[in-house]
Amino acid sequence: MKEHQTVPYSLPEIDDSSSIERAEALRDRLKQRRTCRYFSDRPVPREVIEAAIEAAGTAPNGANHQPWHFAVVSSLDKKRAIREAAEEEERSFYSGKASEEWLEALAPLGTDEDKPFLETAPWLIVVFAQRKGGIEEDGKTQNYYVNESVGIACGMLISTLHEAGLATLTHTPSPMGFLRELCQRPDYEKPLMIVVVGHPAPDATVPTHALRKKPLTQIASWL
Ligand code: IYR
Repeated sequence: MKEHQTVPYSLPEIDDSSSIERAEALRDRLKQRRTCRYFSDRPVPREVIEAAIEAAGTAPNGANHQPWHFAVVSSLDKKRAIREAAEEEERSFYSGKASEEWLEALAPLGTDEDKPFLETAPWLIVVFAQRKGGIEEDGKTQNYYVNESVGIACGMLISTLHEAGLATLTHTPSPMGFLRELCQRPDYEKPLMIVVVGHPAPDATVPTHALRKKPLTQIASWL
């Protein structure tokens, strides 16, 4: 290693059987997560959102530049503006822009251009990826592995919200440049996704298709 400043690092001691138990317990809780498209308007405390974003902000990332910004939207006016702009993009997606193959892949999910959840859910977290800026967010310094970094942060955000007993939906209207303007973010930031957060509606359902998970034997190989 090249000379650099360090501090000691250790984790609390854990035996193998507790390690297995804890990994399996978290796996089982994460297995309960579903992408939910039907939200109730029941409020969610801001503290939950703050903690989840702080959790996301601990994600491993390129050169520790932490190339993310979370624009948190709760006002009805702003949510409505986002819904209207997203639905406009989605209308052209579903009525011509998307390929037949893509629409066929989406058919088992039942999605369409109507996005009422953007208005009903109490919180929308609009996630931005900072192409430039460094830790100081100077808008100039190059950032690295931006999509990877922000993708991992989103995973941690969603996992924390799930652990808090909340439903989430990762929504990616395409294109989503309109979010930069609506959230007043600079040019060097790219909107990556909207994480919709709230309680599921009492009559919420999820598509059966979503229950089909690839088994370990398919998703892992051991060398
Ligand atoms: N953005 C569209 C389409 C969509 C695309 C994929 I890939 C999905 O997994 C779900 C939806 C929409 O939100 O309807």
